[in-house]
Amino acid sequence: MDLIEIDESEHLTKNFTMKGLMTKVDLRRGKPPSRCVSVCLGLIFALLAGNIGQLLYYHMFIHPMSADLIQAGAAEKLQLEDTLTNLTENKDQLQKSYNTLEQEKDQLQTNYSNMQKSSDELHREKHELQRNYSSLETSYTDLNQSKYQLQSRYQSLSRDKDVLEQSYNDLRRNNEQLQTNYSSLETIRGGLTKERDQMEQSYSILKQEKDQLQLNCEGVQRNLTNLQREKHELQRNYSSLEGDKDQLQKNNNDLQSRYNTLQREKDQLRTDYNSLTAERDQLQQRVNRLTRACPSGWNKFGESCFFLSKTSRSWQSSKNFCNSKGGDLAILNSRDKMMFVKGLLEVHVHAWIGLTDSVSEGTWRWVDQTKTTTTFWGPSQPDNWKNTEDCGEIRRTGNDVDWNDSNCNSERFCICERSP
Ligand SMILES: [Ca+2]
Ligand SMILES: [Ca+2]
Repeated sequence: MDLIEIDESEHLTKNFTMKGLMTKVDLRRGKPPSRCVSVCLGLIFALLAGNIGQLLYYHMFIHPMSADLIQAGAAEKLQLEDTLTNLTENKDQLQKSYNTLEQEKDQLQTNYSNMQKSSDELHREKHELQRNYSSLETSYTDLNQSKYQLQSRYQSLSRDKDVLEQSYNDLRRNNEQLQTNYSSLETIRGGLTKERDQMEQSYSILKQEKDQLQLNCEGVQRNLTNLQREKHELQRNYSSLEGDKDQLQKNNNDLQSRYNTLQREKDQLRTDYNSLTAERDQLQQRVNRLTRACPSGWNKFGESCFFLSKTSRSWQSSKNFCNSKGGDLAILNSRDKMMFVKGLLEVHVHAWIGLTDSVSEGTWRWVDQTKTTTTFWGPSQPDNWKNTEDCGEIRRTGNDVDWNDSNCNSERFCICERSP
């Protein structure tokens, strides 16, 4: 309700404009509250004027005849006029107050506009601060992470620091040692300086020698170039020879293999040759023995000549006797020989043969040390009777002939055998 128009034209021709019934929101819209007071006062003033008019009309026109009432009315009118005067004064007072309030309102309006600007400014600052706050929160998170990383790095650096401190202490000790060594070296340096001077002199001499050697070296270099050329040539020849050598080695291996085979064949042939030669010699000897005649008094059988002694001797004496005649006691290792010798013996004659177990009892060997294979022992022989019989004899018993062991000291005829 921005504007209220009250029609009181019967009593007052003045219009009152009612402005300023304002709330807190109205204040913001530029309608000061002082107007409400002003309007209210104007309204009350108009109502009082209307009542006064009505009272005057009633007493003047409706009851003109009542003088008392007129006097009373006139007095009341004066009283009302005083009241109106007072109200007018009050209204002026209120108008002044209203004007003062208007000024205050304008001042407040100005303050409000300033505050509005400040508020907008503060809003902008708030948004700015919020943005800054978000940025700061992000930065805070980043800083926290950085803090943890820095803490980790700090711990690592602390450990490194301890190690470095230890190294620093070691270095300090080394430094002190080096200082000591440096002092010693300073002393040595003095001596070395003298030596250096001497060496410089020597260096000059050596430099001259070096120049001479340089000249020699150039000559050697030329020789070396020639030698290298020759070396390359020799290397080529060497490679060629290496190939030849490999081929020769291969040929040599083949030849060696063939040589080994031939060597084995040669050895086998040699063995065979020796065997055949021995066999041939034996055959030749056998042929000789078969073709040659026996000495006088000897009896030939096969390749041997046999002789029956005419005198009795011990076994050993009989052996000696046969040896003296170029033979030995007979070796009768075949039935043919036994049968032939049987023909030389008369019945019941015993004769020593080349058989004995005197070396080892029970082991009978011929005089050529061969063991007996074919044997012709008589019944129950050899019996080593009384542990005294170590020599072999042949005995003819009727139409038969056999062996017996007998005491070597017994005297017997003997059968000698020799080659023709
Ligand atoms: Ca015996
Ligand atoms: Ca016997």
